[in-house]
Amino acid sequence: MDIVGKIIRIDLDIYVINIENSSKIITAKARGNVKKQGNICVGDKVIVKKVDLDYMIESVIERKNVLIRPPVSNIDQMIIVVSIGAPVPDFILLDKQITLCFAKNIIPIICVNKIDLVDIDKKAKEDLEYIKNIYGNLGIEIVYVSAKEGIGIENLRELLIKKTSAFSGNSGVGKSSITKEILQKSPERLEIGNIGLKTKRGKHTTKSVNLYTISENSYILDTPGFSSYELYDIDHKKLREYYPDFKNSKCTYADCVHVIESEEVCGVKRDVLNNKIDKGRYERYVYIYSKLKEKYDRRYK
Ligand SMILES: Nc1nc2c(ncn2[C@@H]2O[C@H](COP(=O)(O)OP(=O)(O)OP(=O)(O)O)[C@@H](O)[C@H]2O)c(=O)[nH]1
Ligand SMILES: [Mg+2]
Ligand SMILES: [Zn+2]
Repeated sequence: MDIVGKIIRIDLDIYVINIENSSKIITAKARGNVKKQGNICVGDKVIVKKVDLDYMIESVIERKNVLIRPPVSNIDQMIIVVSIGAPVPDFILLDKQITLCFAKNIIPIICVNKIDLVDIDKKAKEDLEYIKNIYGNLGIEIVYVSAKEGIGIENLRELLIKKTSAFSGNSGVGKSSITKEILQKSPERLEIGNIGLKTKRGKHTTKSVNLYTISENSYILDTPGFSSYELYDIDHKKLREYYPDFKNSKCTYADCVHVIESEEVCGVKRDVLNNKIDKGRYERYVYIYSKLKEKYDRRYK
């Protein structure tokens, strides 16, 4: 009988799999031809058969998406954590993360952490309002939490049900503190302990990513790993497609990238001047565009 499951950890050639719609965990090996088709990665949905006493991965179900850093597939949503104080929000990083989500078919959710600082810090309040206005208007869901005070954690936890979610954000925003709270408040979470963990010369060799099962078919990725990354797999000419705020602007040329042309012909530039598009969002777009173009121009050098 075929079993469908999700890979939650890989340790050398042992795959730790959470069987779909259950709290059962098995370890399996993979057939040579399956391994050959491309690396199997954490997040993959696989079909497993029992052969004698062992489980064997027969095939990998087509992926919805795959990320390279860290290597993980089938991410449904990215919880982009920003903190409104120590460290202050990095809006370039935020925009890059949102772009990556749109490019990879991942739902972005902004998680504003450290809201306990709002009443004592004026800048924190301003940043909070900015995020609410600008990103809320893009249709992005925003949750407000304080890992320190345990505020909003339950709201966030509800958004994770029946999804595979990754946390991202720069160092110090509170990713570990939040995931710790989430795990603590998830009584159904599965403990995988040392299952599958192979040791080499007595040392744990696992450096790979792990998915935590917080409840049936609900997973969170343990590694942040997405800190100050470079955008990959994104064509500078396509960057504009990942900006819903530019969708209603009317440019004279259909292929306008909103950087080179003047406001006479570029509707986006006009809308920035008319305050229909946030100036900060636009300026960061130009910056990210120029970095992607630089990378493109350098590619054969
Ligand atoms: N005031 C306040 N501080 C918090 C809150 N959440 C986390 N912190 C503090 O922020 C610091 C960083 O938190 P971490 O959870 O380690 O942040 P991280 O995002 O995992 O950081 P990296 O692992 O370096 O990427 C710690 O000193 C936490 O105590 C919060 O809600 N309010
Ligand atoms: Mg951390
Ligand atoms: Zn334009």
